[in-house]
Amino acid sequence: MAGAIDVGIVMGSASDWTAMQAASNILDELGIAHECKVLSAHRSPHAVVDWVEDASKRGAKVFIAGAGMAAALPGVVAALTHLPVLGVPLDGSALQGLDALLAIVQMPKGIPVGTLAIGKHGALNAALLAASILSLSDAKVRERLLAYRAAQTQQVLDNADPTKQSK
Ligand code: RP5
Repeated sequence: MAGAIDVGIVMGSASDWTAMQAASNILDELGIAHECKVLSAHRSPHAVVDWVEDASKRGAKVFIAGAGMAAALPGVVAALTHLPVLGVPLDGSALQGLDALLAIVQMPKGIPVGTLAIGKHGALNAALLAASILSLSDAKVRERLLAYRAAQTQQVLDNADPTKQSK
């Protein structure tokens, strides 16, 4: 059995990694134990079931699920656990992620998926939201998240003059 984790990140295809690595990078930055998996709701449904069960046993408290096109994966993960599931719609289709956004955000009542923005912005924010959820019961994560936000604020304040941007 693999090691303990706080967050499980899953995506429907290896082609989703380009966007989803933004989530993993933020969790690394915040020192949050996680693992990343490619598992498809359509192509490997039984492996999704096994992984959600296994990750939960290893301590996962939040799941982040990214998928493109029909994007069933976040809803399937949410169907398998009562833990919070954050869905990231991915842009890999002729519809530029709008298809995945509608698929993920339009979960019928009973099984919620917290839906983020399309693509890298959504993946990054999913990790920050996961950290925010963990910070409710983990003082170290809370401290690191507050420091991350303070640094982000400072970065904006340090670059408040648009005429001084490097070209
Ligand atoms: C979805 O279909 C995946 O999440 C991916 O975004 C999309 C296309 O998958 P590939 O054909 O690139 O494997 O299930």
